[in-house]
Amino acid sequence: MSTEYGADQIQILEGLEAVRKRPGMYIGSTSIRGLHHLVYEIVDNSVDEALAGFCNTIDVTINKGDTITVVDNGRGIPIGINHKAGKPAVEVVFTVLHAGGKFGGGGYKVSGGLHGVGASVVNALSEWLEVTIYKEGKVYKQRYERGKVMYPLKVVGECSLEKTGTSVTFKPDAEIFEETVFDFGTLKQRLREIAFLTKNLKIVLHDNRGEEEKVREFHYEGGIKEFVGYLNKSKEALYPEIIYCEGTKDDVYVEVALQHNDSYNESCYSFVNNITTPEGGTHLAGFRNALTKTFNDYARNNKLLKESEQNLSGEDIREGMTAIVSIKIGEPQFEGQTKQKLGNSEARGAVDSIVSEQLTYFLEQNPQVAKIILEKSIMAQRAREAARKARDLTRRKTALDGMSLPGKLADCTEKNPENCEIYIVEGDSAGGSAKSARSRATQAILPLRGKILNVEKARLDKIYGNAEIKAMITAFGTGIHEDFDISKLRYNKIIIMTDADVDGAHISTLLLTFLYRFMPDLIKEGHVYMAQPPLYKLEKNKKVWYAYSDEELNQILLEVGRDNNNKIQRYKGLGEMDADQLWETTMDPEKRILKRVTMDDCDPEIDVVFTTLMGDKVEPRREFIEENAIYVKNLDV
Ligand code: TSJ
Repeated sequence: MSTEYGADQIQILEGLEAVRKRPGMYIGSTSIRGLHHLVYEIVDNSVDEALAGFCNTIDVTINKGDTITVVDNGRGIPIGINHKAGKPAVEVVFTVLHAGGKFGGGGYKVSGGLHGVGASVVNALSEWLEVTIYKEGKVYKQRYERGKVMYPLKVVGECSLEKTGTSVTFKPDAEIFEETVFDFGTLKQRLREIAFLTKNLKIVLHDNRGEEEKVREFHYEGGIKEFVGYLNKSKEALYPEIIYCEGTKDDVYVEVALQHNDSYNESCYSFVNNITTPEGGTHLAGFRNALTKTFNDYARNNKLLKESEQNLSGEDIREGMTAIVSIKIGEPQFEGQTKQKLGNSEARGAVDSIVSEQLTYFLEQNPQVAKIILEKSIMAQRAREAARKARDLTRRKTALDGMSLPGKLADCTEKNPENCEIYIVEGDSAGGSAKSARSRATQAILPLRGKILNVEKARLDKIYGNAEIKAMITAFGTGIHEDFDISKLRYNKIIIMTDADVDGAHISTLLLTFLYRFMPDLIKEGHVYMAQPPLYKLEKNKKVWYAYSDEELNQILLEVGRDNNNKIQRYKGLGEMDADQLWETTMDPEKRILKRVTMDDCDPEIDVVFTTLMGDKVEPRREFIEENAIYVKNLDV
């Protein structure tokens, strides 16, 4: 180590050593999630360069061996000596904690100061990291290992004066991370989201680990306008325009895009500096206020609402609305338990005034669109009123009857929900087998008859009137929507058990859609599971094996030998098993396989999953199934 690096370097290492000691404090966790976070930390720096107007392309590559390379065509990280630290700015960026954004006058300052604090954290958590900078006709390079500088920044070559940019390659440290294999789908999803949120920025993702290179390119000239179009892709839009508002007020840059579809659900996502805010905050409040006020004003002024009629509620106007609210702000303040709720009061005012002004103008210019939205809102208002009456009625009834559980439910005898589980079973015959097979003490059975209502396609009053849905709501005990109370849940596990065929998969998806829309916390808190009935039964010399996949069947056949004594039965439905078989293969807690249904908090993509799978359009559904693995993870319980 050269003398210039002596004392400073020790101090620097103390900072990065803290990161290695408590990585969770800096990147959330050392799980696969934290691993992917490293990529986002680096990419954020290039996005800032794009937001500053100096970069329009970012390439992200997963290399063989699961190292990551991020390349941009920005100005290149400054290489001049930073006077406070006495070393090149780029070295400061990678070796001083929180250097980005805040570093002294005229030196390294990320424009807007949105992100750019994470490079040293990524460096500290990488087995090695190399940065290459193209600037002023020269190529500069530096390498670090576990945060330590390997050699002073050096010139390794020349390039044309026009070529500028930054390239960073790193290998996450296997001493730190529980998993070090990147998931293409996870990176793809987040990079697509960043591209939507940063209009005109092109992001290309490469995967070079396989035989053939996989490449996905994301480039949206319309930004969040195209994001809304993407989210509505498998729905029927009520009008072709996507309403878009944009502006800056009090140093808050505001963008809003929205479009209504023929469903009854609101899908609104808010972002601050490209980060999702699942709990909303002042920006979302400003948007909602502007929306409600502007539509009511327009409706009154144009006699679409009579004087005797009530104002439309925000919920009425947002029925079937897909929207993105995205703001960029210099110093975001987050509050609430999870620090995910925006607190800056200037954001409320900025969004409110920009949306009010531009939406009013849009409605005046597009009266036919205004009319379509307001007609839908008025229908929503009436349906909501009817639903409220129906609900009040059922509430009063349950108050009189005491908790009346659905007649079809075969409840368990144990009363502590912790030990209880409920099987939702398709069809009466399978329900019958399940009832005789179950362990009465802890397992309840709810057989569902006939078609399950697709809640993507029905209004609240119809949903509340549906017998199967009512049965589930009362059996679970939690209530729904604003009445939802997870502490009243009567079963620790809710297990969906359907045939292992296409119809069964369809019914599972209908049930999951209902749970996702009406009781998302049950999924988030990990209470929802899918049972896994076997696909094959193999009998040989009075011995029996069950196989849950084709591979498993082949495996068993390899072990027992392929010959004429094998009797193989393919199960087409649960009904083909008797009670003992059903117990042994699918319900015995000691032997069964359950898949837990997982869901990321407030992930726009999950909405695309459900609407694509449940919608009427065939083409997006096929594409989707081809492109994506499904949303349940294997879990032995
Ligand atoms: F953070 C990082 F070091 F990891 C990193 C930074 C990684 C990657 C892939 C790119 C970048 C990055 C940084 N791209 N572009 C920049 N730009 C600057 O740092 C920069 C350049 C010029 C000036 C200037 O005022 O002349 C200012 C800045 C912040």
